Amino acid sequence: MEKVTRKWWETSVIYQIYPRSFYDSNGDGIGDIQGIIQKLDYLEKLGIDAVWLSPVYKSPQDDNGYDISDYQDIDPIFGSLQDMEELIRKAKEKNIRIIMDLVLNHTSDEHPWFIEARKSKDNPYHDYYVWRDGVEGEYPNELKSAFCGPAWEWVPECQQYYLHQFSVKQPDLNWENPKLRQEIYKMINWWMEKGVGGFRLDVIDLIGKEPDKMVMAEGKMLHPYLKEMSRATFQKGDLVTVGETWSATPERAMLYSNPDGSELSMVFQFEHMVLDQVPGKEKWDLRELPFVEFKEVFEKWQTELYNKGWNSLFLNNHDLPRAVSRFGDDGKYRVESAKMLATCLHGMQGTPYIYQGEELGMTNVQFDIQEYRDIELLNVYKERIEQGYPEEEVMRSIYVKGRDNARTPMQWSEEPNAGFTKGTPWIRCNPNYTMINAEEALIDQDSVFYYYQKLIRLRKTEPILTDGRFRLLLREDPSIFAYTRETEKEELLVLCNFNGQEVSYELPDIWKDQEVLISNYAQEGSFGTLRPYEAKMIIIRKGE
Ligand code: TEU
Ligand code: CA
Repeated sequence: MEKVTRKWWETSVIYQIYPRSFYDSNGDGIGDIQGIIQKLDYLEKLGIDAVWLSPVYKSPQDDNGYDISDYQDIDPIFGSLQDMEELIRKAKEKNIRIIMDLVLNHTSDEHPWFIEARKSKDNPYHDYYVWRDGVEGEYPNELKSAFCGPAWEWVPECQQYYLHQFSVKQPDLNWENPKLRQEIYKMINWWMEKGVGGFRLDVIDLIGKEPDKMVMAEGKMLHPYLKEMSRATFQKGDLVTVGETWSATPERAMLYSNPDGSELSMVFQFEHMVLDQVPGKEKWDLRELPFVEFKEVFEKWQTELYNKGWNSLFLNNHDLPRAVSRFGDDGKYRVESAKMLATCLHGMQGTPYIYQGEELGMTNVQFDIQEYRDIELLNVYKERIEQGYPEEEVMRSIYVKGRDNARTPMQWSEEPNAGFTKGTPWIRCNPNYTMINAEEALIDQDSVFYYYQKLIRLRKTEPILTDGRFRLLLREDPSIFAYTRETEKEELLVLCNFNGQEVSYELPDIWKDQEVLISNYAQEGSFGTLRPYEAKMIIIRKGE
């Protein structure tokens, strides 16, 4: 087979920073860009190749920055454009690329475009957004916001409603307007000239929306727009681009991540993230994870995109609960299960993403409702209490699935406020920071941190992790996620026990006494059994 020349992001590991919660350098209780600069040594030690920054642009912070009021300036709470340029420069000195988060489906209602657009129907900016007349005094249609309530908001000056799929302060942009699209492309090129290494594209599957047909994701113009944008911007650089696409299927992902580079590098798909909820209901309607289905979703994406596209690999982000609490054990076996989950994910083909604190085994949190900050969570609490749900049921859903689980401050040390701020943090720290923090992790050779460091190194030294064909084993096993990766030269076995009990398995003896690349238990166990949350990678080197 001819040697595949890999793009830099196909052998990379990307770290996501939620700046507001990462490190506060000036004591105002909010993380900032200078704080990230001060932690570049930590990121370099971990060994990651790029950092995806959640938005730091000017914003009223209604949705913590995913409501942008100026794409080409930095919000003062995070710093200045000079700070951003310093971060890009200093990260590059450490061979770390900076990936910006582009929110192109909507802006803030405080963006100058919208301030103009809402003045009147014939304002030149009116058509930058999606407006509809009411129907007999009612909303244009039944579309709902992801943050509760209708997706339409009335503006008396225009005698029309505007569309907002998220908060009322996040009006949807009208991508049918070519002038709007050209303004977006000009802005992207402006960031590319600043030397960014790529972009994450927020809910990018929504930009082709057809609201009159109630079609929001995967509208018919979506891929034409992506191709036009890619030609006008991304293809001019050696960038990584990752689209957030909750609606993606492997078939669609072959378009998004076509190796010809016509659209994006890859997408975040969420099929493995909607299994532990009642089918057809919301993430708040909890159910136990159907484990065999969980494995088969990964199998589908690994096999269907093989040589036809590229996978992102993630179990955490700023919108999702902490993986060790959701899929592992954040109590007795927190360290083992955090390492097991990392082994399971990093053994696959694709680009792995590490969300800040995941490398420490940070966990979910349980606060009183008034200590939460996320608009989505607070809106759902209000709506479900009004609908008569018992409060303890609503709180349970928030404990398990609330986005603030991922947004409590990064835990740097056992100092007050986890060493995150000298001030009062914008959201309370998880009280377990006294035992789960970076300082502890860096002095403990067996920490989750050093396990991630080793996994990241393996991705550089073991081509099979990038190239190997995926095959699921032990399909029906209710506890073990086992798969192989295979190339002409090697075969890798990844074994992960997702259970707090010792379990046994039957696999061919060829795997006995072979080289163990990594394991989350210090002492090698016996072939055929796995200890609680035990994980390992075993490799057979077939020679030339
Ligand atoms: O998220 C898209 C999105 O749909 C999620 O908010 C999802 O609905 C929710 O988390 C599921 O529980 C992106 C950003 O990642 C998110 O932070 C923003 O709030 C949202 O878009 C609007 O920009
Ligand atoms: Ca600050």
